[in-house]
Amino acid sequence: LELATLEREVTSCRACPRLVEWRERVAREKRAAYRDWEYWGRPVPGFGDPGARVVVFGLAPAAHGANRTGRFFTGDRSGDFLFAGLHRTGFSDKAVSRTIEDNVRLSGLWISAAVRCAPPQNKPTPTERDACLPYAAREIEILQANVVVCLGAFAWDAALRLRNVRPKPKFGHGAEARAGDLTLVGCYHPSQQNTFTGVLTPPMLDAVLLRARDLAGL
Ligand code: DU
Ligand code: SF4
Repeated sequence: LELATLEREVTSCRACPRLVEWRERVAREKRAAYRDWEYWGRPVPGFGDPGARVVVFGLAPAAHGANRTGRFFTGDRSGDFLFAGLHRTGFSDKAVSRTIEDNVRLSGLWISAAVRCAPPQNKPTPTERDACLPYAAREIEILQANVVVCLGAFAWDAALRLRNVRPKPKFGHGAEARAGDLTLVGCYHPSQQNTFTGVLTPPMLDAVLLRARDLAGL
């Protein structure tokens, strides 16, 4: 119920003028390959198992991924890479996530991001990050999550801000940090930039996901 309230608030948010303009423009102009799609073009809500203790925390919706489909890591290459790993490690019942109609079920896991609207160049400003973080704070509180897998340095930094951790522990793949009641686990972002170059491999992703499972006592 509280998650449903949060979802309603998130999906109607217009707090960041630059991102509202961008998410809606991308949804109007579309990418040629998706010209028959009705893009979501709105803030993307978190999703998954309401009983989750582990949160996978991304950066922001991809312009033609979550901003098109309405669900994080759904409909783009990053999502293909992530969901394959979630399936191998038992967090997802399906290995691909391409549309919200596929009824992917997560167990023990929730997926969200530091920023909920697609930003130009995948780069939210510090003001936009700070405007959106309270949604993550509430989400984590409602879920009573205690493990946050941070995909990339931006998500890591944002998660540290949730608990005002200073000095800031350094981000790295497999890095762990205490942030109050939360344990943060760093994971390189599954963007093509990392996965095509071998910076992030499937075994590296699985190791972090299994570590998160362990930390959560699953
Ligand atoms: O219809 P529902 O069971 O309330 O699920 C809504 C939504 O949450 C759907 O996208 C599946 C997802 N979900 C999940 O991934 N894992 C769960 O354990 C429960 C729901
Ligand atoms: Fe609202 Fe977050 Fe989107 Fe900004 S990024 S408009 S705070 S949902």
